[in-house]
This record gives sequence, C-alpha cells and structure tokens, in this order.
Amino acid sequence: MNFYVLTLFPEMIEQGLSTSITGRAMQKGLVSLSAVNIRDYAANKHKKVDDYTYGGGAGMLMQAQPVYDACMAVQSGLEKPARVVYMTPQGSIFTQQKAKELAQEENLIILCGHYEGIDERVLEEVVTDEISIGDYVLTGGELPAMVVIDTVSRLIPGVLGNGVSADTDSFMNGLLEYPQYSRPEVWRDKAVPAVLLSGDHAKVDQWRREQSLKRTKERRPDLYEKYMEEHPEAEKKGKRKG
Ligand code: 9D3
Repeated sequence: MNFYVLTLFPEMIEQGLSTSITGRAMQKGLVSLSAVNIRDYAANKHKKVDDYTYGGGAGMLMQAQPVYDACMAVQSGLEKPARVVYMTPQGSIFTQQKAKELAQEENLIILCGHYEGIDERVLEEVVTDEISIGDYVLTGGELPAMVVIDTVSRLIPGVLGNGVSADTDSFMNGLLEYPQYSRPEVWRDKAVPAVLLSGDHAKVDQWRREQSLKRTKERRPDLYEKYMEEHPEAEKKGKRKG
C-alpha cells in the first residue's frame, strides 16, 4: 500500500513513522510512504501558502492553489484516482472499521491542514473522505495522519510479525484486553494470578474471558452494552457463593 501525505511538515511524518513496526513495513516494501511538501507547489516566488480569511476572523488559511497542485501531482502519477482523506476536526471519528475499509486501497492520499484550515473550494474539488481522530484540539493534521497510517499499516498482510494476527477478528473482538503478566512470578510482593501458572489452558482461557468482560463493563460500558447485544450467550453465569 502506498501512502502519500500532503503536508507543510513532511519531516514530521517521515520521522514519526520511520521506526518500529511501520518503519519495518516500509523496509520490507509492504508499505511505502511519500511525504509531499505542499510548499513546493506554491506558485509565488516567496513560497507563501497561506493568507487571511475573507470575512475576517483570527488566523491564516492554507490557500487552494498549492494544495490543489500538490494533490494533482500525486494523482497524475497513479493509474486510477486515489481516495483523498482530509484530516480535520470536522470529519467522522476514525474507527477500526474505517481503517479496515482504507486498508483495501492500493494508494491513499492524506491531506493535512495547518493554521486554521484550508480554503473550502479546493476541499470540494479533491477530498473524498474527512476524518477526525477524536474530540480534542490539535495544532494540525500531521499527528492524525500518522495515527491513520499506523492503524491501516498493521492491517496489511505481513506487517505484523509471523503468527501475530491483526486480532480484530479474534474472540476478544469488541472487548478490552485481559491483564497480562511476565517474569518474575512475584514482584514487589505482587504474585501473578495462580490460574496462569496452573497449566490448565481451558481455565486460563476462561479466566481471561472473565477478565475481559469485567474490565469492559467497568471501563467501557458503551462497548460492553454493544458486545452483549451482539453476543447474548456471553452473559456471565452468576458465580454463586457458598
Ligand atoms: C477556528 C477554530 N479552530 C480552532 C478550534 C479550528 C481548528 C482548526 C484546525 C482546530 C484545530 C485544527 C488542527 N487540527 C487538525 O487539523 C485535526 C484534528 C484535531 O485537532 N483533532 C482531532 N482530529 C483532527 S484531524 C485534524
């Protein structure tokens, strides 16, 4: 899969994704990343890409022309037009479902705004999808773009290590992860739960499942309700005392 990121801060994108699993995916050739500097497409000799907003108000806006030309330069190198995802606080909230959908694409263009945003006219011309990563205010679309690329990349076959599944279809799907432990068996007087040392795999599975349900109910009641609606058989058999 090929990602093309249109941004005023290409080095931020490159550096942010060059290490760890995404970096390895690029080295392996499973994913490519091209960070395109929108400033390179400024038509004026001062390389200016922003201006004041008509109608007044604070802050500067990214102008239509350099954004359009940068986007077209990428599109014209592709066999068929790619989807253009605009990272914006006004977009739909990014979900695992949306990541799965985007992972089916061969090429993806991601547009990052900065300043107060981008001239609406170019957005109307080039953008196919608008995504927000959540209800909080960032300084630009670069971190959100990295979030999308990271999430989509790990769904591409071969990106995760051998035998590690992207786990979105495992039985834990829709539930929070159970707690995990490694050596030593006792740390600062805290022992690893005995069931995990029992060697009884059925019991371990059952314990993990209970822990997942308990955590999800406590921490994400929204997810718990949804899970129970979809898996009515999962309702915990009341553990009777005495
Ligand atoms: C005029 C009002 N501005 C401040 C409230 C709007 C505004 C424009 C641009 C606020 C933040 C930004 C920069 N953020 C993004 O580009 C962004 C973002 C975010 O801030 N939160 C969650 N997801 C995203 S995706 C892109």
